[in-house]
Amino acid sequence: MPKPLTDQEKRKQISVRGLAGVENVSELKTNFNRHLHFTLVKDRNVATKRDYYFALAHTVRDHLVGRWIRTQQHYYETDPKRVYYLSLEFYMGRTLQNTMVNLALENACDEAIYQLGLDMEELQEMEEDAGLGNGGLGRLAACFLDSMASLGLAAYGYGIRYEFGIFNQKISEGWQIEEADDWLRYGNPWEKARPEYMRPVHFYGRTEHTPDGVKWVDTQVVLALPYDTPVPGYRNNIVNTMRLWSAKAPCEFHLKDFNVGGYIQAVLDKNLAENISRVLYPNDNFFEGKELRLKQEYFVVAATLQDIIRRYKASKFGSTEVVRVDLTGLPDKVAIQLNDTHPAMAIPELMRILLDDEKLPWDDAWDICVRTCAYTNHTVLPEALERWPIELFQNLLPRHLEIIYEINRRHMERIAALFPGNEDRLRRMSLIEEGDQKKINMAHLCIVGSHAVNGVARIHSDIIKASVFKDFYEVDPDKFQNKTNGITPRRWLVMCNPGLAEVIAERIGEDFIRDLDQLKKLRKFVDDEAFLRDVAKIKQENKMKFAVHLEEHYKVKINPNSMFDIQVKRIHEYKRQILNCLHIITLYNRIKKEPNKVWTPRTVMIGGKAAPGYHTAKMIIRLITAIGDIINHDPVIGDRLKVIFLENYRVTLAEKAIPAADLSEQISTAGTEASGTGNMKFMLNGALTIGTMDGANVEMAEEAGEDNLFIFGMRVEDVEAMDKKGYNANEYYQRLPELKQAIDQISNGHFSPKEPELFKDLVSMLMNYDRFKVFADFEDYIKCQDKVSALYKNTKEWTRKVVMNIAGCGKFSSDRTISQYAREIWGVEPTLEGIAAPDE
Ligand code: D6G
Repeated sequence: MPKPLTDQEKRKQISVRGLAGVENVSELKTNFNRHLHFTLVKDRNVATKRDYYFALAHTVRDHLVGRWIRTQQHYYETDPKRVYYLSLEFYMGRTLQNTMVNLALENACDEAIYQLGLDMEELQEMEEDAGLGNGGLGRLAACFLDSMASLGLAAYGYGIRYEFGIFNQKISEGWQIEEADDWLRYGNPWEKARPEYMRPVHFYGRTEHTPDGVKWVDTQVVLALPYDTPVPGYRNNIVNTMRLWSAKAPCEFHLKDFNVGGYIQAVLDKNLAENISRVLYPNDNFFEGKELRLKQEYFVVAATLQDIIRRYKASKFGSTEVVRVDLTGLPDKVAIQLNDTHPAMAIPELMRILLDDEKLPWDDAWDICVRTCAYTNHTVLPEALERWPIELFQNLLPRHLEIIYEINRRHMERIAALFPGNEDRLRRMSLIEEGDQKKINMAHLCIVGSHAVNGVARIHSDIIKASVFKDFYEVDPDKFQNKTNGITPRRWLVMCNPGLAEVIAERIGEDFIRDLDQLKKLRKFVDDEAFLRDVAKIKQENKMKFAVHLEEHYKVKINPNSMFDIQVKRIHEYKRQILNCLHIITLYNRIKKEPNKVWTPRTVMIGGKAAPGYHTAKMIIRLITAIGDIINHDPVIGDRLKVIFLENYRVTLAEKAIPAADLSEQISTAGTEASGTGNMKFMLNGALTIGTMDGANVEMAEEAGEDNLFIFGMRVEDVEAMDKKGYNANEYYQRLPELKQAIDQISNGHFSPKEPELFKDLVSMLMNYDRFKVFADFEDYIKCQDKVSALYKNTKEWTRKVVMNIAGCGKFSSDRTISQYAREIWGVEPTLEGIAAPDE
């Protein structure tokens, strides 16, 4: 068999078709050597692989600098409406290759590195992931930054520069172990500290109501130090900014409280203030309610709003000269998008500035606030909704609590006038929840304080209107919108799957990279044998490459001719990794029963992190590893079924796994997964989806044709009907012998012979209080998986469906999503034009 092309060889082919420039090779080499010498202070005798990575990173970064300064200057000169994307998470992954792709430098850098006798892929592996996110919500923010820059929007991402991102997951004896993600240890070549833009953020203290207005006094101050990261658009010379704040204690921190040993203690106490930006909370779809998290949320908002207002008032680039004296025109020049309720404090903070600093009357301030802010809801799971106890607020942010009370008073007055005597509705719609502990409902605050509220897939936006926020929808129907999520085709196709990008470009040119709708032109190749062969061949190469990676890193041997059946996402009951496990066990039992039958071989891979405090999720990981231990060592099974837990799933592992997948598992209980974006990444990379009618799966089926996905299970209506009737797990357990056998094996220790009771609680949950109704979808899931196995034997028919899926992907570009946010929420116009290249 011929050796598969390396990515470097593939990109060289692509460059023939103009996907990457070839100029500058000798200049790149010179600059690389210059950085090795002057920046890293090394020569080739002593340089490490990491030094080489840093030398290359700096060489590439140099190409960003002129474009970055130019772009920001251009914004000051043309004064467009600015878009601010506020998010507690930006799950960026690596930056080097993405920068080379967007700047068309990849081919030239490959050549330069090759001529220097180094290995590009090895250098790339030295880069740490910027893991400042948990999952979909944070990665969406990262895809949006790429699209906003590629569409020429004057946009900024604002967040926190966590010193520790999402933990690294190790598997030890089948269990998840967390390790701290010390991603900044060797330095970050992509960021630029901007101490000149440092801002104070206040906490605690008390309010004074004076004739001169309200004063928030006796506060404790923490400084917010910004770090800027460039965000290049795709080949348009635009470079936007992601500004992340780091907490710094002021020099005089606690020095006033001098007592015995006070000075040393005060310096040591600086850590306390700086803890604000220490670590990302590792919860996905779960609200923990810790004070430090509330501090993080206010910290990013308070620093960001000061920056927004400073920029709004300033006139010329690099000058502090004020052109606008008041904030009345703010909504015409500023759009603030809240990524979930995490930055919800932007609403009372903007009100505080307008009322207390700018001295505007309430109605004017409120009008400015509502017209500036918009809110994206990301989930309907009740345990994920932020509801902060009043006492926390009273203590930490007393002025904001007063403002929230006043927002609520006026809001209640309006509702009472609309629905006289309807006490129950007032209670349901209040921003303040009564009870043992009074709480602020942050989603309600966001809905009331924004001019637009959106869900992230059509089905999710419909659910919001019909259930969780129904009362609000009835009073303000025009506020509610849908913005189906998307992914950037730069990272999730061109960068991670250059082979597929190439065979597509051969047929339809390369415009699809900035206009993904053009993929629909591939429909006419659905019967083109040569194209089908090319697509299948690339998939096979990707699978072989991933198999080699797994063998190198995890010492596991897998059959590259088996179907790669992959479920990668956070571990969560609602995502139903357990349903996948039950299918694996069913296959295992069938092969054991009829070992001489011909079976479609499968390698099932499951990966994802469990929140450290989420016990059931950790048990699910243990179940997967236990099943793998038994199945993978059973000689009767052989290489017809393998179960692999993909350790430490993160952006970089997604980029390797997804291009190698044949089958994508998207099997949440209908009505629980707001959108999903992993589902779109698999679709774009030529995997077929087995999934429920949930989240964006619904729209994927619409775009590709329902026959081209494997859809199974209850619809939202069925789940609702079952909730009314009552779900009885035992009924399915008794009726379905394969389900009974699998559950019995889990509970009698078949997969945990040393600890037969290990999964007792998990089984008890499934039988007695499973909120996500795993058993109810078992039968249909297994039948659907049988169809998957049957079709997989017919490579041509399988690949035809793959092509129909890729051709139907256009809608799922984050460029489409961002264009809709731009026009329908922010009031700005996207453009593919870009600006002139700077002289370099
Ligand atoms: C980025 C790029 C740099 C610019 C700086 C401040 O670091 O060229 O001067 O942002 O921009 P504003 O915050 O004033 O927009």
